[in-house]
Amino acid sequence: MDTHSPSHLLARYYTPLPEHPSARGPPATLRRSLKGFASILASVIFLLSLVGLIIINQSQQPLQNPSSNANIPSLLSPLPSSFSRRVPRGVEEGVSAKSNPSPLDEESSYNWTNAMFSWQRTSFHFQPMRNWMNDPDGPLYHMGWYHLFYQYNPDSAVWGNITWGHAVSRDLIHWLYLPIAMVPDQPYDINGVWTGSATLLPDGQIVMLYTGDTAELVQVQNLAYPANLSDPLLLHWVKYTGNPVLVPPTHIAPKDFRDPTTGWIGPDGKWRITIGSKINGTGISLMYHTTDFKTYELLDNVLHAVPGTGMWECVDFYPLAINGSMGLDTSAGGPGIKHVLKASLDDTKLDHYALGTYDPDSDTWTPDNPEEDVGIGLRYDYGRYYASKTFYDQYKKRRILWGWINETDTEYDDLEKGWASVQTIPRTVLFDNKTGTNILQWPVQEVESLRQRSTKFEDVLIEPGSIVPLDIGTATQLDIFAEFETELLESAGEEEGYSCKGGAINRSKLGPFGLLVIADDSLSELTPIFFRPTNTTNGTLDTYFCADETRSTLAPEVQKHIYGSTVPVLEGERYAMRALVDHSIVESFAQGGRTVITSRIYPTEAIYGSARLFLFNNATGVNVKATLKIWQMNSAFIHPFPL
Ligand code: DQQ
Repeated sequence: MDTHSPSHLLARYYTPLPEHPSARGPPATLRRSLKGFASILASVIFLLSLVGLIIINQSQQPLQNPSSNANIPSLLSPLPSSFSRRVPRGVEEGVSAKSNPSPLDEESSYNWTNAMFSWQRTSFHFQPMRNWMNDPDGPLYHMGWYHLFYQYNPDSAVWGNITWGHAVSRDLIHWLYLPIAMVPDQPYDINGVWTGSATLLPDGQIVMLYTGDTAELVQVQNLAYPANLSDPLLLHWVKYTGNPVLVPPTHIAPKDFRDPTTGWIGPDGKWRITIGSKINGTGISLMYHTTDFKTYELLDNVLHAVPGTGMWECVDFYPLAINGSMGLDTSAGGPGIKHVLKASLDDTKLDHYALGTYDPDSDTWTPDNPEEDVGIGLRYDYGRYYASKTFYDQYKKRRILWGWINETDTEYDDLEKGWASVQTIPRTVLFDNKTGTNILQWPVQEVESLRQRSTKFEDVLIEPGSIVPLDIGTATQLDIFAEFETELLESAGEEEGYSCKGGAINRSKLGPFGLLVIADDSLSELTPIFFRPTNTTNGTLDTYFCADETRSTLAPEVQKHIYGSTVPVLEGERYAMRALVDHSIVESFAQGGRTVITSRIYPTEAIYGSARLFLFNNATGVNVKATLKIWQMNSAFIHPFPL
């Protein structure tokens, strides 16, 4: 039987997923007890082999396998004691931790294998070798190296004991792990070296401001600087003896004062920073002036406030040129500039931004469109994405955006696999001067250095209700460019009001159509990334860009979302998407990066050689023609720096 024939696939496509994974071996309880016995046996064998290895190889430092799939802590390792912690520590301490911590019920966990967990590790996205990571911190470029710092728990795959992990890269893609840059070792940060930002001063100094969680769980701001500026790796960091440099103002709660931004200089020559907070339910960004980063003046006014948006974490504030393809230094001002204000909303765990105008005299910012203000309008990414931060790359004159992709599996699964979270591929950010209403995000050009063999498909016809396999071999590491044209088969006039809701099985006349990524041949697992044009009540056409994870895995405990939002498709433009597929991560960019969605998926069958790529058209009233170029992507072989 031809398993690729559209009718066969269509039948499978409409087969609803079983409520639970099909019977796979003994029931969960038995599996668990077998697993428990196997754990003990394996631990003993593991310990004996370890002793053997140590004897054979006493003087040799164990080499880290450069493959990104290496160094996976064994499924058989005993769970860390923090597993018994049922209230996540981040929640206790007033910060976002994992947002799906709840199902610590091992009975509901899928019967994962080491091979499945290994496959989930990415090949060209940044992630530590093991343990927990969250927000990107203070990225910067110094003496030929890009530096990424990140919130990192060196002891476990759950949030806690937060230090600053550190890695460097020549090209933002091939990373080398460095030793931890800062650990919680002072009364002013003993409960965590939290998120912070770098400011490069005109005389070449680097100042790093970060939030410390004190012994009393008060959030304060601290100053650190490199011990040796002539060290390109910036290995050693010195905490200023006068820390903390800022404590919560009297009208701010001690747990609502965190994540200082990069500084910028105003027309009066003073530096400014802004820090997220809230007063009652209103999200705000406090404004400070400083001349030396050691003493600060709190301004009476805030940079901006939006009622009902709650605590603002990881505020970011930066200029974008209205015309042009270059980024701007954070201190740039004057005409021809818009300012982006971004807040990570602690209540919803979503990153919202808005475009507006900054007045450096009053140190206030006004949104272009009050109906699309920070927290109530646009988002950087409509998928799994949080706590982002930009920096200005003075070497290539561009603004680079990082974001934290957190997991949608459970804390229990994270502990079993021994790691949690990934960073996005760094994205350049520009103002979209065609629409004038949004930014454009695009993977840094350096990611293209990973491209290998490519395959082209031209004008592939996808009829209503059909699925077309794309013969590219294994489809786990891809850079996909796809353009779609539609041909109306019947009048679509009376139909309106569709969105991403209902996902890819929700058929309307004009959509959905797009790609099925990380799908297996029998389509028991698949993730549709798609467009859905839809008529509106006022007679115009809106297009939604969506990702539907509801069939991405057979594992029941994984959260499965349908993500998406509208995307402007201008006169004369085709529907265009780019997708970076990297094992369990799919970053999708519509219309040159106007709308972006990051998916986090945990397939059990569509893995290794079984992962495939398909086109689909589930519209009822249009033929779709697709033209694609697809590259297989190499791994970035992220490994420790050979210090
Ligand atoms: N993560 C940090 C905080 C920040 C939060 C703590 C956002 O500084 O507010 O790890 O994810």
